[in-house]
Amino acid sequence: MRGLSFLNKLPGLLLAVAGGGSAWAELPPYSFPQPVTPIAHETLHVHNLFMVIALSLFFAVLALMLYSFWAHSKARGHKASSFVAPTSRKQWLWVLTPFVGLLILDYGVFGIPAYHAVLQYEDTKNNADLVVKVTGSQWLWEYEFPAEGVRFTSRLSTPREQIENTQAKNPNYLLEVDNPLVLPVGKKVRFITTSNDVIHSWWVPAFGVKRDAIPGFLREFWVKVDTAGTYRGQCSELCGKEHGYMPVVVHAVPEAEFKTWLAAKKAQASGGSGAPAAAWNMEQAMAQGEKVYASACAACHQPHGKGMPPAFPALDGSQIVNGPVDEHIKQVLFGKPNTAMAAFGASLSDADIAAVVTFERNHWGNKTGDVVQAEQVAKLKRVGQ
Ligand code: HEC
Ligand SMILES: [Cu+2]
Repeated sequence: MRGLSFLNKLPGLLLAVAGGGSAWAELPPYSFPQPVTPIAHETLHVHNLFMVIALSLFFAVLALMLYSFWAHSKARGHKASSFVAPTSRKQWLWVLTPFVGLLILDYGVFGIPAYHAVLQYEDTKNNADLVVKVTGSQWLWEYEFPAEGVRFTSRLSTPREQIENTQAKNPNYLLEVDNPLVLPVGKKVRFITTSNDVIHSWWVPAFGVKRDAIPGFLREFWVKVDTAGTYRGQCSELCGKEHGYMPVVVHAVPEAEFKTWLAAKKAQASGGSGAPAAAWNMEQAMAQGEKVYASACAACHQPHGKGMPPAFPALDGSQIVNGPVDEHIKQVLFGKPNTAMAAFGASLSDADIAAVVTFERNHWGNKTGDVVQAEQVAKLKRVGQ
């Protein structure tokens, strides 16, 4: 297999032969993304190997066929034969030889490398350095490092204005998130996926992995990134209205940098993400709340807070938003069963819920003056619905 690895460079090589450029640097833009994991290298290799064989066969058979049309045409005095089944030993040979040839080709030349690749994809058992759990939710990803007790959500960070075409689009439009997943280079990472609601699918093309995240099931795959960089992907299972808005972003960094990042996340986990050391003041809470609102709530309740009645109620002037604080917080923590209003208790930190509730209570026409703190949210969470 290794001996044929030059095939990975084939598209680039052909281009170079045609254009006189450098053959070995990068795959050309129309080709696959540059592979950065063993699985992605293997997949590309298998693809290229099969492609070369299939194309060679195609051209060989086509050439033989064209030659036969020309050499055995009626104009050259040939007469069509009228047999319907092989009648002589020689004719049987003509039938059986390609048949056996195809069997050998399928099971040997294609089957063995494909089998080897599939075994490699499924090899999640041995010597993983790290375990990451990925949970899909409508419409965000949640990452967890169970051994380290680190858990965070990763949401689309492209502003709504760009989606609605009132602002110029970022270069990584719809492929950018607030909290990217960070992985150490050169370490085997075992992933476990599942889902909170419907089937999602975690996909990063440069890693050569795509695995469905299915509610009630745990599924596995593994990744060992060999080159530091930022890799982007998307949910690739149609999962509802904002299916297109749940990208995957992975930063692969040297191990030391990864450890620093993980330690920082761990410290944050005990303090709550984005929360100030002491408590929210109005200004901080409004700023953070506006961000949370834009990424988690504005799709339904709209940036102007007027919602889209009757489907999505207005928050501007809403009785709940201007009523008792606890009821407002509970609505966000636990959602409203059997409506589109989801429970955000698991996907937003207590501090973020406090911030977004503060924002809603003091934005648009709402002027309650309340500043909500993470503790208040945590308390209601403990009491439960
Ligand atoms: C997928 C759409 C959707 C998203 C996203 C969403 N909501 Fe809602 N929200 C609803 C719907 C639908 C209702 C009405 C539920 C009902 O029938 O009582 C609602 C109701 C509410 C209410 C009560 C309003 C009232 O007057 O009845 C509040 C407060 C609220 N949402 C806050 C939020 C916050 C905060 C977020 C973001 C963290 C958010 N919502 C995200 C759909 C959504
Ligand atoms: Cu999805």
